[in-house]
Amino acid sequence: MEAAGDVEALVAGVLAGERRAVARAISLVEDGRPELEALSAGIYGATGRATTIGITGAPGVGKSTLAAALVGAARAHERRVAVLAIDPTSPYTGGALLGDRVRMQEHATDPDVFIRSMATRGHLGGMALAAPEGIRILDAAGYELIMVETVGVGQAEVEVAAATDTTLVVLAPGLGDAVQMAKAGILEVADVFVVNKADREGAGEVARELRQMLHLGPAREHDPPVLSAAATLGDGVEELWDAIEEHEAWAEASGARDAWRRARLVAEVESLAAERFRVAVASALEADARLAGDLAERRVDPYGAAAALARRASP
Ligand SMILES: Nc1nc2c(ncn2[C@@H]2O[C@H](COP(=O)(O)OP(=O)(O)OP(=O)(O)O)[C@@H](O)[C@H]2O)c(=O)[nH]1
Ligand SMILES: [Mg+2]
Repeated sequence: MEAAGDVEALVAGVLAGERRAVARAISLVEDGRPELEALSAGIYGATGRATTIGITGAPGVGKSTLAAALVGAARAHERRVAVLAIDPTSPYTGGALLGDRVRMQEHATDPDVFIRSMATRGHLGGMALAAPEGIRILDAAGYELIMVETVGVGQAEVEVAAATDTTLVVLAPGLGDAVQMAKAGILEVADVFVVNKADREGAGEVARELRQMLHLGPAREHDPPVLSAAATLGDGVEELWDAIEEHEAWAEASGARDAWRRARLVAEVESLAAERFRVAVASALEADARLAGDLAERRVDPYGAAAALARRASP
């Protein structure tokens, strides 16, 4: 447990963009520490400035390699950039994070690049609730572009990726097809599709299949482009950068971005509050030694018991 003064110092460090403070703050999020409340209150006023990009897709499609290439593009545009890899299972740091280590090593000593994985060991809301606070820490620390990489195409990954302003969905030949993507609900959250590993056979087929699926789906406010890239060769990265910028510009000008941000914040607060309530219910339940017997002996019915429990758990 950190003292209140420590959290204050941590907040100051994050706001000053100090790497160590940023790293410690992200650890607080991972562990779901009680100091998170003070941290959140301290940094929130300095957030909302960064451009956020989610990168999702099946394992091995080249998300990290693309992220590394986009870090290069961001630096060429003189933007401070951070990559947060959301991994519920295997915590890793720095160079080991990205598939293409050589590429990442160029950035390892760049003070304007921050790369880190975030596991969700103790955060009660899991990664869907940990990620937005992780993003805000980086935002408050002055990173102008924040990329969030998720592993896999489950519901939680889709939610995390969708918690950004621009979501890239990456595909590659032989690794998960468009039908699987559609089932995972991932086609709807994509703002830009990237068919990576264009140097491999079958990339054209993946793109064709994807376009067909998109054509069958509902009309969109802003149709997501389908780009091709070979991240290891750097091919298609400039076009991808342009597509991201184009999407951002549209989202900002149309007012869609502000609407999404507001909706996401309200949804996050609802989830955080619901999570607190769930914990309160669980502990009220634990404290109630008689409940099981009362139910079994028909002294109380399940609905009545639930209502009473909810009342006891309310603040
Ligand atoms: N041929 C080819 N290989 C690529 C390309 N992009 C990435 N790879 C290789 O594909 C492998 C996986 O790349 P990663 O960037 O780690 O993929 P990822 O999607 O981040 O993987 P996970 O994080 O494990 O889900 C690595 O060996 C990369 O070098 C590409 O454009 N062409
Ligand atoms: Mg990766």
